[in-house]
Amino acid sequence: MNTSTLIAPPALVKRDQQHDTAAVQALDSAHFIHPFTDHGDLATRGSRVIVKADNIYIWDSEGKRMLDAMSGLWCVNAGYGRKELADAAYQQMMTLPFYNSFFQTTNVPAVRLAAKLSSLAPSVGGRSFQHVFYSSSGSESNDTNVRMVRRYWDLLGQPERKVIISRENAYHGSTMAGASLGGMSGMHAQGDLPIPNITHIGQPYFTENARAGESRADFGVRAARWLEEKILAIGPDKVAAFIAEPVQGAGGVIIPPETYWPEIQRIVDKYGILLISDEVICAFGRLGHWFAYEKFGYRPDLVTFAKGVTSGYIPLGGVMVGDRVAKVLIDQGGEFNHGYTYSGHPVACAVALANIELMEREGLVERVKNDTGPYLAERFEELNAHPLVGLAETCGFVGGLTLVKHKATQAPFDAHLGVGMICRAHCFNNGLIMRAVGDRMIISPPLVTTREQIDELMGLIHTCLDATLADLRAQGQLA
Ligand code: PXG
Repeated sequence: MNTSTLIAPPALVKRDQQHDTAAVQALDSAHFIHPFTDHGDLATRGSRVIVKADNIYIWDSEGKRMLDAMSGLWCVNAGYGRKELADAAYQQMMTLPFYNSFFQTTNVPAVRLAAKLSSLAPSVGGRSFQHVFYSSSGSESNDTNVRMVRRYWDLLGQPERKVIISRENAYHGSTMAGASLGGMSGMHAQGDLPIPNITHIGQPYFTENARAGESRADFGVRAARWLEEKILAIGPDKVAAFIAEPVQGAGGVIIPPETYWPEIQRIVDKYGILLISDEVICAFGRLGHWFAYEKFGYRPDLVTFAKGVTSGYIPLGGVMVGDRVAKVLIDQGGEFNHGYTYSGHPVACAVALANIELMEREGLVERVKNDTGPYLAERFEELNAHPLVGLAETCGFVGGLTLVKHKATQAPFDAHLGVGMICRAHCFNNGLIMRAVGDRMIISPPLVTTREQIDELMGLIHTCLDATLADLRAQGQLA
């Protein structure tokens, strides 16, 4: 028997609201296996304990305040401490905390939210989104996509259309289907992934994949044509769908050239394959639009969402089902043998409605599009003058900068130096949450971030880049 469970846990929060960091860390490493974490390593270092948050700041158990330029994990779009969202959850929990939506049953928040989401998803080229399928996360939503896409082609009498094409370095979640759709080789290596009939093409990452002298525009078209080459190699009558993030998030904020999406649209139209836009990060104002396909002007058939729909206050995800797919499922479908206990969870849907209402009231999407997004772009691009920065770029309220060894040639550092991790450590020490993906530093700030706070953020980034530069010079890695 594990005796530790019989012992009362130590008091983790003392009377004066001070936290016993060491006690939390000990209990953490004894019992909590964290996602995407080397548990053995964590046990020797101890976790950072986050205890509270407000607006765009978080505090750890030692009282240190940090500017959270990652919105938690790309999700706290409305910022922390929004009473409206807590009130919505409380009211709904007291009225109807749960009921399922199987067996011809529904609930009011789920219905209201589905109608609201349908009204927010713009029609493009005569295609609209009138239906929503709910889940509790981005991963589950992409599992739904795989099931729904295959069901669609089965119903149309083309069951041989099974292959879903995705991209290398994409992130579509961590379930078996989500990780298979994703293009992360480290994830594929654990668990015999991808599952059958999922394959990948290259990503539209100009810095890494363009040829010498190739323009951004030419590269965008060439990268999109990798899709056509793959379709032809597989056989067009075997391809079911193409899935992609509008801007790759977890892969390092990879912003495609402007020519990329129009060429992708031409190709999916030519071969009649379904287009899935995975907007788990990019929707709900992140790129200055409720849905990101509008920004790039393409016409998806299915749109994955999660994270920002509730600003991360409570788990909710789903798929916006476009008319083309919905019509077949509804008119010809019969029962679709798929769903989750928490599909259409009333509390999650009530919080999402309150979140959308708050975002509309404060004009957050327009603010990012017309005011703070352009201001962030202007300030972030100033980082291009820093000796360590190869390319700093933003799209709406996501940004990425590459740390390079030689500015003129864009030559990267040796990977073993872990320059991104050195920079990230300086960020933590200086009170800034900025992510490192290899040597690319990325941000995704809450949409409530003001111009003054963008100035504060830029000051912190400069401090951390300077500290990283000083370290590398001291190590003799730079002249
Ligand atoms: N699609 C996309 C585009 C995502 O960014 C998922 C699906 C999966 O969502 P869930 O809710 O199942 O986690 C995501 C999630 C990172 C990081 O390191 C990014 C995500 C999740 C965890 C870590 O940037 N994105």
